[in-house]
Amino acid sequence: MAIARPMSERVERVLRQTPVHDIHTHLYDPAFGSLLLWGIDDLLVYHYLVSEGFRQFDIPYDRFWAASKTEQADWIWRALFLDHSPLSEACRGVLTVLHSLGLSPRQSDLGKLRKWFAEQKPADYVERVLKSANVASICMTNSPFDDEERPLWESGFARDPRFRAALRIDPLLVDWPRSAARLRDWGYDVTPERSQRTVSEVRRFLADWTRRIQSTYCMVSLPPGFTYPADTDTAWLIREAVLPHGREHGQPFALMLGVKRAVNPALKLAGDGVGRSNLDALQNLCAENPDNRFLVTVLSRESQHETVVLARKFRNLHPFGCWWFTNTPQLIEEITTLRLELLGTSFTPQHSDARVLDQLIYKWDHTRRILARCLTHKYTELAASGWEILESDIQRDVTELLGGGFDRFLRS
Ligand code: HDL
Ligand code: ZN
Repeated sequence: MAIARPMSERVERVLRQTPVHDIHTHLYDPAFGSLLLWGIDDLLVYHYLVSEGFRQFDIPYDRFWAASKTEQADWIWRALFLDHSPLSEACRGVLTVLHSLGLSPRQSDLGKLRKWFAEQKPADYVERVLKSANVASICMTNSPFDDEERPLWESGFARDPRFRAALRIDPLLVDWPRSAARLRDWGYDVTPERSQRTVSEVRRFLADWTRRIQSTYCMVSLPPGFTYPADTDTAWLIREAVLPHGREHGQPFALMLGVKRAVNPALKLAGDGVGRSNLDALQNLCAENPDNRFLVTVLSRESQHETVVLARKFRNLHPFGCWWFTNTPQLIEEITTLRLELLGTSFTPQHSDARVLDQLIYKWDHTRRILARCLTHKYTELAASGWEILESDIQRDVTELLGGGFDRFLRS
């Protein structure tokens, strides 16, 4: 008589063995060269750790930003790992990465770690990280408004199919007058005024870039004050250009709601904050546009329940990820359980938002562990209600949660 393995072991094994499709990152195809960040110094100067570091050291902002990456990393390592226990999720993440690579940080000073990373061949290291994290594909964040990235797309390059593209259009929607000038420079006959000519040229811009990068979806992050409908350039461009583009090109529109940009500008990329979004805007978008598909991730913990209830009302709304300040074990568990209990498996629990390649290792190790706890809990409850959980059930559900559901939503 075979002894039944504990549910937790069954779930952990399937989660560990099932590759994940990471649907939002800031990583780049290796063809982008130095834009793809990796290694101990990039791990340590990750903006999450920069903001945590400034809470411990009294280095003037300007002095920090004038320093080399190595010096910045030294300060962060000293402040957050040696002088204090690395208890935060971002600190723990660095240690998870080093541990999985067989590097013992306590015994290794940064010099030894830097030497090890310097010995890694970039192409081999990409394979090692993707294999270690069991990541099958990642979606990049690709902005035509990024002066470093744009020329590479315009000149063209041999793509790694595992690095999928996503068209990021924040400047177009949140800074239209300045973006109108840039579109004109790029040969699009637009003016800041709201006209049909401008609408058709903005749609040509979106179509050109969708084709150029073979975009998976179109995405924007919006501040807490975003409202829809509204007499704003943002609402006008969404209604007149982005949504018709989505219907014409089969492009879901990903909304990332609730970011307050530059709450502390002196922290640069680390200076953004969070605010509660008015989700009536999302409700109106979904209700008025049944032929558009919307992906959504919301930054404030307080908005999660309302977002999930909206997803119950609109099948064209697919919640995803525990974004940024909600990407902590406690909130991932809370939000994932909330979603499972109200949506079943019709959502995508996580994206890594990785900015540094090696982060994939920790972001997915930590998330898989929490997902295992959430699923084990729910399966155990089902078993207690007399529903036998088959291995094939667990595999089907995990495959859906780790990107299968997202891909189906893309094609729906
Ligand atoms: O707007 C976004 O895509 C955010 O993810 C920001 O890039 C943010 O800086 C970040 O990296 N969060 O994890
Ligand atoms: Zn992001």
